[in-house]
Amino acid sequence: MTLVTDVSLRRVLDSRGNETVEADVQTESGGFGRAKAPSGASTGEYEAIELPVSEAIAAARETAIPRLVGEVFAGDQREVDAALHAADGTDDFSDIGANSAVAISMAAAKAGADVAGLPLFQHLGGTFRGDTFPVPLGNVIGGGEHAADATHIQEFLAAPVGAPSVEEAVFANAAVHQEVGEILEERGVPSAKGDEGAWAPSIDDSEAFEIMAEAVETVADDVGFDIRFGLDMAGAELYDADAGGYVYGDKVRDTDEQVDYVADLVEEYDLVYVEDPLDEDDFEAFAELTDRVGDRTLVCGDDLFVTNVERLERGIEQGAANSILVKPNQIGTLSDAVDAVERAIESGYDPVISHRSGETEDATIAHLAVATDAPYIKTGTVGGERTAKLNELIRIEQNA
Ligand code: 2PG
Ligand code: MG
Repeated sequence: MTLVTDVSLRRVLDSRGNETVEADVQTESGGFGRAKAPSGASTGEYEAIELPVSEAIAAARETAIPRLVGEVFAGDQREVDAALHAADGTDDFSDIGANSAVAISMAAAKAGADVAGLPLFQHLGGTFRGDTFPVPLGNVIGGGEHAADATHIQEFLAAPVGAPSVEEAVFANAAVHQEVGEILEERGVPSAKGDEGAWAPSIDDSEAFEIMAEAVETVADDVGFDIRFGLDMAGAELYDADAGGYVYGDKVRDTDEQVDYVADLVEEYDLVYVEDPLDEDDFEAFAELTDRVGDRTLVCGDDLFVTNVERLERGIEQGAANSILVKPNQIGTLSDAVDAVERAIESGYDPVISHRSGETEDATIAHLAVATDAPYIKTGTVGGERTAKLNELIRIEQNA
């Protein structure tokens, strides 16, 4: 184990052209780690707090770095993350910023891996088993908060559930993305791309379902394995209490209608995955939907759980879901994210390790997914900040 000897923080660009925090961690024996914080657009109300970058950097320099340098061992992730919590002193990282915290936490993990001479996933306690790799959920059509004037549903996600390898799964998602592009062209629908590289055409949700169904079927026939699809509905963004429910343009669905709508979609399109189908405060409606379709599909809580074990406990008690989205920056440290994954697995919930809509070339989540043997990773399909993770998964699979 070697002591942290330096932590430096700087402002760098993210994929949306916004600023974010990059952390470098150095150790006594020459170990080095560098990581960057991602950033959400459809952020949950109960997430750890992302501060403006200059404030987050100043606060972390003042309170966190003195608790790390010369004080903690880079290889002891729990100790590093405890020091970050102690420096912050709040329960939501509102003092040093979850953006500073997560960048330091992940950079320390990489420094620890460097010192140990191990790939990060192995340093975090994992092995690549090959038979149970994380299946990438790939966003291929999207709108909501990620693109103006596109679908109401935030993400339509290809899910290559029958892929024999990570590599084939990654290329299957890319092929679905290409196929959707061709179908849009044939239909004469012009389309830009949204924040995560998904097509963001100005079509209604029902047309997006048709196109997804056609695209996954075509590509599945080509590649010879099963590809299904799923959704991130980002229900908290659709929900407007004053409007009386979930707002889809001119149409508003009340909570019962929303539950029926999602259950029908699961049935009609054989959806493998439905993330945030309901509002982030509505554990009861989540439980009702899970009761109806949880045997057939993953009902995943993102804004509902915000990678927070306490909120997950409440979900487990109420039967609110059967899956949790895990985003390290929603909770602020890798240790907290791993706690959420472990608690999920113990209670039969499938963890899905996830990117944010604002990303960087940082590939830590690819390692986290392998380290925790998570069954799924959601990290886009195309675009450099997305392929950084997907290509890292391919390299991990090949032990490269
Ligand atoms: C989500 C994410 C990532 P954002 O809602 O799951 O796709 O979006 O980072 O904007 O919260
Ligand atoms: Mg989501």
